Amino acid sequence: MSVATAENSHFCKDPQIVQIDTDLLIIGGGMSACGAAYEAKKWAPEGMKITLVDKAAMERSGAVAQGLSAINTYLGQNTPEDYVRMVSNDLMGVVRDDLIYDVGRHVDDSVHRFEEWGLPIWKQHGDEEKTLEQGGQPVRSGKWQVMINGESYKTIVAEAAKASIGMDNIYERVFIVKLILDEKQDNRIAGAVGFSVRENKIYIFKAKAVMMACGGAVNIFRPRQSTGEGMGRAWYPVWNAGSTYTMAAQIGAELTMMENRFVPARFKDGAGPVGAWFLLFKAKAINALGEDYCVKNAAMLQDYLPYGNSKVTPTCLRNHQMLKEIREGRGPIYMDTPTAMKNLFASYDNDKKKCKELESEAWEDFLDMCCGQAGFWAGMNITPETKMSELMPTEPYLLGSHSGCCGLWVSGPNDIAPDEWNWGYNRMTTVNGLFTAGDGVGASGHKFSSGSYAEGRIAAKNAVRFIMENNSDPTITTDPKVLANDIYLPFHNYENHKGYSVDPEINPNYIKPRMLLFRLNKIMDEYGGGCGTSYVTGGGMLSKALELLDILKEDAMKMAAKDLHELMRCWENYHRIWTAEAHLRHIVFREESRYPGFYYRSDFNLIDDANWKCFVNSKWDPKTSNWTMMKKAHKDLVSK
Ligand code: SFD
Ligand code: AMP
Repeated sequence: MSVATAENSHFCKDPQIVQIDTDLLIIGGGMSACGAAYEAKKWAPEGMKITLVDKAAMERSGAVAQGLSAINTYLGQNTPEDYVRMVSNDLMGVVRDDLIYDVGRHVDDSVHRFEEWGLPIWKQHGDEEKTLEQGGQPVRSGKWQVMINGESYKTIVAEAAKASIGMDNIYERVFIVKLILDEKQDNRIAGAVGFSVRENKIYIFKAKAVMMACGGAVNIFRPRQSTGEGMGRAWYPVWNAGSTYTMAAQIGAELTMMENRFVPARFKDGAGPVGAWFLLFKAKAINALGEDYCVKNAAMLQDYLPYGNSKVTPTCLRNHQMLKEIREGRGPIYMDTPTAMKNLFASYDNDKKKCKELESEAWEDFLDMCCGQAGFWAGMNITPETKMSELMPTEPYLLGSHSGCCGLWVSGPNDIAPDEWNWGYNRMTTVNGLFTAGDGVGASGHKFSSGSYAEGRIAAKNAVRFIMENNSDPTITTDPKVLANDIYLPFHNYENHKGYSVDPEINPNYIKPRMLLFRLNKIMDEYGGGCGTSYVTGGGMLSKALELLDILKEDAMKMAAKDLHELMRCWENYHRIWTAEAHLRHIVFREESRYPGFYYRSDFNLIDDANWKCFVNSKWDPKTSNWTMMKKAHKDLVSK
C-alpha cells in the first residue's frame, strides 16, 4: 500500500505508536486463541511472555459470541479412527487424517475443562450430578454432539484464558492488519501491526512466534439477507473477515483447499441451526408437496460414489438434493417441526410436564446460540409444535473448523504425520514461527468449538517449544511512522477529499467501505457461484470474477474512513478481497466439482477422483507477488 500524505487530517494525524515486545503473540480471542492462551501458559518457562490481541472483547468475540446449544465434537465412547472416517466422508475424501486424528484424541479433555469451569452439559436421567470425567453420560443429539446450556459458553472459556495469561497481557479492540517477516532470517515471523478501534493508537507487536487465529471469512458473498430490514444478518460471525487466510498468505504461507466452502442449510432468514432438529428431535425436511426429498432424490447420490453410498450422507450432498427441489419449483423447503414434536409428545405419553420441557428445549436451542431466529419465530407467529419453518441454503462461507476445510497448510503431529506433512512443529504453517488452529487449519474440519479449542492448545504448546528452540530476537526496522501511514491510508483518503461533495457518502475521489463491500459481494455472487446462480460457476465466469477483482483491488486503495469504526471496515474489506481471490483461484485450478451442493463448475460438473483426489495448495510469493498453484498428493492414514 502506498504511503499517504495527510496535511489536513483530523485527530488521526499523529497516532500514538505503541510497541510491544513479546515471545508468543496470539492473534484473535476466539475458541482457538483461548485454548492457545490456556495451554501456552502451562508450557512456557518462567519469564516467557505471552500476549493476546483481539479486535473485539474476548468475553463475546468470535463465532461463539452468542453462545451455542451443543458441543459438536465430543468423542466419548467413539474412537479417533471413527472420527477421522466421519470427517473424511463428510468432506468428500480430501482431508489430512493426521490433523483430524490429533484433534480426535485430544478434544475430550477440553470439554472436560469447560465443564470444570462451569459450563452446564446435559446429562442423561440419573447422571445429572456426575461430570463427564466422573462417568456422567451426556445427552447426545448425534453420535458426536452433546447438548449444553451454552449461552455463556464464550464467557466461561474467555475467563479461563484471561486468568491464565493475565489481563495485562491482553489487548482487546485492537485490529491486526498485517504480519511482518523478520528482516534478518528468511521466512521467519517477526510480529504484527494493527490499530486500536477505540483510540488513536497504532500497535507494533514484535514476537518470536505468532499463533494466528482470526477465524474464517464471512460476507465474501452477497448474503441472502441482503435487503432492507434483514441486511447484515449472516450465519457465521460477520466480524471474521478472512484475516487469518489473508495475513498469512501475504507473507508467503501456503494455503490449502481454499476452493472449499460451506453452504449451511439453515432456518430461512434467521439462520438458526438445524442440527438439533435433525438429530435430537428427529425432524424431517420436506418439500412443499410434503415429500422427503432425501428419500425421493436418493438416486442422485449414485453420481458421487463412494461418498454418496455412505451411511450418513455428506453435508454438501444433502444440499445437492435440496437444491434440485428449489430449482424445479417444489420449494419452499420446510423443517417439519410439528410432526417431530407430535412424535416426541407421543413417546412421552403426552405427559404435560415433559411436553412443556420439550417445547422449552426447542426455543432454547435458538435462544442459546442464535436468538435472532427465536425473534423471527415470534415475529412470524411460529410455534414449532403447530407451524413448520422454512429452510434455505445460505450464501457460502469460508472456514476450516465447521463443515468446511479451507485454510493454511500446516505441519502435522510427529507420531502420525508422514514426512511430507511434517516439518517439526505441529500446526506450524510453512512460515517459520507462524502457527494456526481452528478455522485457520485447512484440510481438516468438523472440529467445531471444542476441536478448535483443542487445536489451539496443540498449536500453542508447539509454539512455546519453537520459541525455546529458536530463541532469537525478531528484527523489524521499518519506520513505525511508515507502518502507521499505511494503516491510516483510508483516513487520509477521507480527510483529503471529504469537502468535495455535499454528501460525504458519495465522492468521486473515494469509496466508502460499505459500498466496496457491496461490490465485492456482487462480483462473488454473480460470477463466483453464489446464491444468485444457484452456486453454479464456470471457467468464463471465474475469469471475469478475477478481472473484476483486480479493478476492485485498485479502487480499494481509495477506500475512505471517517472514523475508527470505518477504518476497521476498510481493513476487513482488504482482507476479504484477498481471501476471495484465493477462493476463486483455487476453484479455477480444481477442474472438477468436488462439493456439489456447495458449488458446481458447469464445465467440470462431476467428481474426478482419478485426477483430483488430491489437495490443492497455493502460495503467493511476497518477493515476486506471484501466485503458484499446486497439487499435493493425498493419502489415507486410517482405512476407510
Ligand atoms: O449450530 C481478530 N460453531 C459450533 N460449534 C459447536 O461446537 N457447536 C455448535 O452448535 C456450533 N454451531 C455454530 C458454530 C458457530 C456459529 C457462528 C454458529 C453456530 C451460529 C462453530 C464454532 O463456533 C467454531 O468452529 C469456532 O468458534 C472456531 O474457532 P476459531 O478460534 O477458529 O474462530 P473464532 O472463535 O470465531 O475466533 C476468531 C477470533 O479472531 C478475532 N479476530 N482479532 C484481531 N485482528 C483481526 N484482524 C481479527 N479478525 C478476527 C475475533 O474477534 C475472534 O476473537 S452450529 O452451526 O453447528
Ligand atoms: P448444524 O446445526 O447443521 O451446524 O449441525 C450441528 C451438527 O449436526 C454438526 O455436527 C452437523 O454435521 C450435524 N448434522 C446436522 N444435520 C445433520 C443431518 N441431517 N445428518 C447428520 N448430521 C447432521
